[in-house]
This record gives sequence, C-alpha cells and structure tokens, in this order.
Amino acid sequence: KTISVIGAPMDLGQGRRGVDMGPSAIRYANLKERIERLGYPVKDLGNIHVPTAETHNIINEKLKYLPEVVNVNTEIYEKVAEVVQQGDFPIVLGGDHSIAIGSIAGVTSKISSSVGVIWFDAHADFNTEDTTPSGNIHGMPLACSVGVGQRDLTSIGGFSPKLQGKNVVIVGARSIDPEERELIKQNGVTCFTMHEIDRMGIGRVMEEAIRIASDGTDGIHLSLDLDSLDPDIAPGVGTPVLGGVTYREGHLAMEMLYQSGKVISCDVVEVNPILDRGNKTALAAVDLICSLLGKSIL
Ligand code: DIR
Ligand code: MN
Ligand code: MN
Ligand code: MN
Repeated sequence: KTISVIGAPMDLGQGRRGVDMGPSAIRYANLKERIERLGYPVKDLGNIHVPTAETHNIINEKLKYLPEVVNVNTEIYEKVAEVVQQGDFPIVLGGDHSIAIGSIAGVTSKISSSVGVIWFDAHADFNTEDTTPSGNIHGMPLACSVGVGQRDLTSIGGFSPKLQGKNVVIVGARSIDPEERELIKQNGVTCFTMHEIDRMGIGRVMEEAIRIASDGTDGIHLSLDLDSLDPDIAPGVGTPVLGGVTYREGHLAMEMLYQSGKVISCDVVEVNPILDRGNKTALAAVDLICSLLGKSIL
C-alpha cells in the first residue's frame, strides 16, 4: 500500500506558537526514508495552506479563528478524501489537533458504512463552544466528528456525523474538563484513562480499544496526539500533562494496531519544535508511526 503524507501546519486551533512547524520537524526526523525502509512507497503531497495567525483577528472568543479553521479543514478533507479514494493510506501531519476534523471527514467520506476511531491523547478533545474553557478549537475535534458542536465544524464535507460514539475510544486521557466528561458519557464514547492503563496494562486496553473501534466498522482511524506520551519522552507539545504513556507502552499500542490489520489512516499532531529538545518529540512520533506500519524488533 502507498503511504501519502499530507502536512497541515495549523496553529490557529490552540494558544501557543510553534505547532505550525510540526510537519517540518517530523519530515526532518526522516519520516519518508524510515517508512520507505519498511517497504512502502511514500508520496509526500506537501502542505495545506494555513493563514498566519497575526494577519487574522479573533471574532468569537468561544471559537477562536473559526472561519480560518473551517477553511483549512475543508482543504484537508478534500485532500484526504482523494488519497483514500485512490486506495492509499493517508498520514496527516499537524499542526494542532483541530486538523482531525478535516482528516476524519476525508476518511469517512469515501467509505460506504463506517469507521472507528482510536484517539490517543492526554485530553478528550470533546468540548463544544458551550463547554470550552479556552475557546481553542483543538479541544473540540472529537466532539465535532460525532456531530456535536458548532454547525460549520460538524458539517465539513457536507455530512454529519462522521463517527458513531460507540466506535470511538479515547486512550491515555488524564486531563478532561468537567462538562466535557458529561458529553463523553452522553455520546457513548469509551475512555481508557491512565487509570485503566495502569490497572489493566496497555495490552488489555488496546485489545478492548481495537475490538470496540472495529465492531461493525470497515476500519480504524488513529488520531495520535503526541501529548498522550509522558512529557519526559515528548516534551515538545503545547499542553504537556504529567503521568503519560511510556515509550514502551506507546510502541506496544502501535504494534497491536498494526497486527489488527484494521488501521486505514492516521493523524500525528501537536508536535511543537519550539518547546522541544533536540527534535525528540518528532523523532518519537516517527518511531511510533514505524511501529504502526509494521516495524518489529525481530
Ligand atoms: C482543554 C485543553 N481541554 C481545552 N485541550 C487540549 O482547551 O479544551 N489540549 N486539547 O491539548
Ligand atoms: Mn488532542
Ligand atoms: Mn492533547
Ligand atoms: Mn490539543
């Protein structure tokens, strides 16, 4: 299968500068060569255009840069839909996590029935304009994808919802806002927090996650926020939260996803090289992508 890489240097969905350089940092960590070494042809489709924050004003404090985020995601949707239609495997490089709105829209648009999602993140990204503490749209993409939230965001690609809550699984969460918690429950989304990872072990958590996300679906989309990892191994993220997934747990999770044979697409988001040390976070991201695509020790 051909791997198609799409850069989405989006930084309008969150408050800190630098995540727009994520695609460069991940490419600099030898993404293309490392995937090619696994035997896949790789096409780099370049970057989606993202307007510069300083040239635009925030109109709505509860949905910062809404029109710009909608436009960029519409372009991401079109690109990803094209890739999936060709039968290729898209990897979308963020940028902040708001890019998953367009990415998931693109993946689900060309599949006749349905897709499950595994959302690997320290956060749940299940806020709406009514529950957000920050107004940052990167805290909303999972809610948008199950059809909850502002119309322009939920209807990207002209259809909604993209996902059914019963096929959505969050893994690695340890920072969820109070009202966000209620929305997750109401929408039937499964959440394996760090508590479940500690108690059950990442192996059992991933077995369950894969089962739930593939139950009645045609494939799994992985949305990988690097802040799911512990800040020790992934310091270059906008909102680090202590007590995250270890390097080894991250790899086992990716290896199990590969072995399931169900993963059809992924996002790799929130790498911020300005806050990083020696491109450590981008290198960890590329390591994880390689495991997701079948790299094994033996
Ligand atoms: C917080 C932080 N829940 C918010 N969210 C994220 O602003 O909605 N940080 N996604 O990475
Ligand atoms: Mn996220
Ligand atoms: Mn996060
Ligand atoms: Mn985020």
